[in-house]
Amino acid sequence: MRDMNVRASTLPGFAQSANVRRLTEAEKAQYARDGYVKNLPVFSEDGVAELQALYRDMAARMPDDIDVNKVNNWHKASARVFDVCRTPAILDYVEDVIGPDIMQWGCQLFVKHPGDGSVVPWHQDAQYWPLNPHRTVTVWLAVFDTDAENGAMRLVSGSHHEGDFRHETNDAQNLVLDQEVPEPLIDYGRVVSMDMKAGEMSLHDDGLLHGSLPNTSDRMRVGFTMRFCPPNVKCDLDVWPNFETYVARGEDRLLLNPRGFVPSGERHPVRRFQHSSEFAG
Ligand SMILES: O=C(O)CCC(=O)C(=O)O
Repeated sequence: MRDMNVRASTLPGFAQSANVRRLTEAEKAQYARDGYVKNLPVFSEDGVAELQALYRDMAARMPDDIDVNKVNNWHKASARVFDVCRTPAILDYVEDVIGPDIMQWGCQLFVKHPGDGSVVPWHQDAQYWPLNPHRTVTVWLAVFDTDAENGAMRLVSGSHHEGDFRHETNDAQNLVLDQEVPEPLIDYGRVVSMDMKAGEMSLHDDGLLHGSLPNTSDRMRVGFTMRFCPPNVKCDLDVWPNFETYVARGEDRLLLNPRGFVPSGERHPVRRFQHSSEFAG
């Protein structure tokens, strides 16, 4: 029977880099040990131009009173975003970390305009998410070059082995998230700046401490993130009633979570948690 949760790409797909590859054994070991890998090539120069055009189109769709950083699940709303999340090179890298059956449940932009002051406080994703086991991997795709000056993501290498860190509420306006791990708990000797060229991506473990500082440059900084997990990850729907998964590759033999409707048009999310049926038509 055809699976209505899966759609072969209807678009030609953005041009991939000539350097796409699989993770090396060293990178797989690094992911297990340090919780991340970075500078994985995905898109060519032409592909980057297409990605940047898509980002501008997504940003232009957002109503003025809604912060693009505070909405999620673009893959439920936009067919083009859905297809970008199925770029073969991206799924190859993800497969090398979580195996052949890949479910997608999230897709969010992290945008820093020059001088906007926005900060992502130190946090562990898994502490925000009612998902078990903690097996989600994040793809952070650089839409523009990113470095310390424009607020590249930073992470604490190996911190995913150290259990749950204490998070405190901080409602400051410039924070993209309202829970933060206090600064004194951060081991700055192990902080890595996730510098990348546009069209490259990183992978990080959901237990890893990470965050980012303001963009002090005159350049845009945009991370296009996608959240993928194996089918054995289950969501507590009492906490996230609109949680849905999509089979990005392979099969979902366990059916532990509701499955989303595949988008056919170009809509945009307006909240963090929306059901895919809201984007139909
Ligand atoms: O882009 C950033 O600064 C933070 C991204 C993030 O928190 C995430 O991908 O989980």
